[in-house]
Amino acid sequence: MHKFPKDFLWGASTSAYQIEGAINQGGKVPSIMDRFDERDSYPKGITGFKVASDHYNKWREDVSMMAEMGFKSYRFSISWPRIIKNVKGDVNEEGIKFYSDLIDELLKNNIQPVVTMLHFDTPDFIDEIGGIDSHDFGKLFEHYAKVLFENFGSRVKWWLTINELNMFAIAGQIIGVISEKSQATKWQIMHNLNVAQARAIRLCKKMLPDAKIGPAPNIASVYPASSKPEDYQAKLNFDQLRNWIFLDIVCFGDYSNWFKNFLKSINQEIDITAEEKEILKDSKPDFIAFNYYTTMTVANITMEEYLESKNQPADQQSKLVIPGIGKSVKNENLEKTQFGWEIDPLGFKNTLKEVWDRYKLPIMITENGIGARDVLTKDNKIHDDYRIEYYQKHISSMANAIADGVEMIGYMPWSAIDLVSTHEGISKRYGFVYVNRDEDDEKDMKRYRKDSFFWYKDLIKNNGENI
Ligand code: BGP
Repeated sequence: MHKFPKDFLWGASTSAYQIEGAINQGGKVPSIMDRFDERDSYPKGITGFKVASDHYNKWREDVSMMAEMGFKSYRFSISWPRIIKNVKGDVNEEGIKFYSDLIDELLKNNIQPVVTMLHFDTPDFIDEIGGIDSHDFGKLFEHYAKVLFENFGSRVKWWLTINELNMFAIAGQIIGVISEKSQATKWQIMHNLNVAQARAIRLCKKMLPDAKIGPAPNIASVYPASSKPEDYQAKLNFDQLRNWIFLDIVCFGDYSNWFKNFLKSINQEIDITAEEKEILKDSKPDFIAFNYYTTMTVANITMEEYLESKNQPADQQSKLVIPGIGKSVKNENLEKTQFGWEIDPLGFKNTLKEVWDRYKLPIMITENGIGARDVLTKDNKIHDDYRIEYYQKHISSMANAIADGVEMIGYMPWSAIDLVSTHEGISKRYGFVYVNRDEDDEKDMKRYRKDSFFWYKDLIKNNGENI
């Protein structure tokens, strides 16, 4: 029988800009995601984030559905531009009240809030200090963190710093998180985010000694495309550039020699101040959270292939190319979702084991799930058996990782209810709850329970033992 810990945090995830909507309500100031759909790079014919799932106005109903499923935890992000009004750091009390009420409602329903401090939606006012390109970015983030800890610290035990910090660096343009004005290299941006993250961790330890805080990157085991030594080398290098450099810095407090040499070889060394070195050394996380969707398969790449691939669209999971390092290729052994993401449950177990072996810190899964074109039937049902199958296999795999000795805190797949995908609209649905709207028609936003809702409810009731 599979055994999950007694107090295992079963739940699900969302992020503020993808679910809340209400971008001009409640004193919120503009964020980089508000206008993402107006950029040339945003795909045509799909909705942006202005209304999303209207969670800002329907949050009580949404929480009641989470409670009905028996959630033990709910991972959501706080929108920085809802909390802080300007570069001086003035606080928006309406924003504080919104999240304060949400947290109270969750606790009332015995749901532990798991709070992501930043999930892609940086406020526009950061441009006044030079945006993420600037060393001062971390100072603004630390001030915001202080406001969060002061206002919510007595009620929130679980904190996550920056969602998918590695995707800012690797797929930043695709997911819209990097300003068009940005001039810095992706590695400098990564470093500035690392410092911001370290500042938040350090402050959390000081202000909230009983809280737990961790990073939340997107991590995936990497396979070589063949047994050619060159492909294996590409695999090792991708392991570094996609996964380990982002966890090594927060867990070990320094960049590896391999990474420093890599940056030297491409003339993109990071500018690190003496103060930043100290901050990075002094900020160990309590646990590792990560998002897992699928694994990655990579091959060696020639310069000609790199030049040819330059204009290909890529995203968090597919078609990544890193010059001099390798390119991701199709894995012929895996099935794909309707949106082309490979499905690899066994890879989930192996990824968990790799992360555990390398860092020996308890693990929380903060995203995992399948994006699909769900269909609402005439009698208002959603028969998402493919989602149930996806979860069934991934949760079994997680149970096997636990049986192999991996210490786990919780599982919060993506997503609690339907929301707008990073760059593929509302038609790419992930939720246990269907939100009745489509790309160009906001309809009535009514919530409907999918088949997976009932399946997950039963699983939680049995603490995963019936998997
Ligand atoms: C992760 C993000 C989420 C979410 C998820 C699904 O990278 O943290 O915000 O969107 O991927 O991705 P997508 O919406 O592109 O399908």
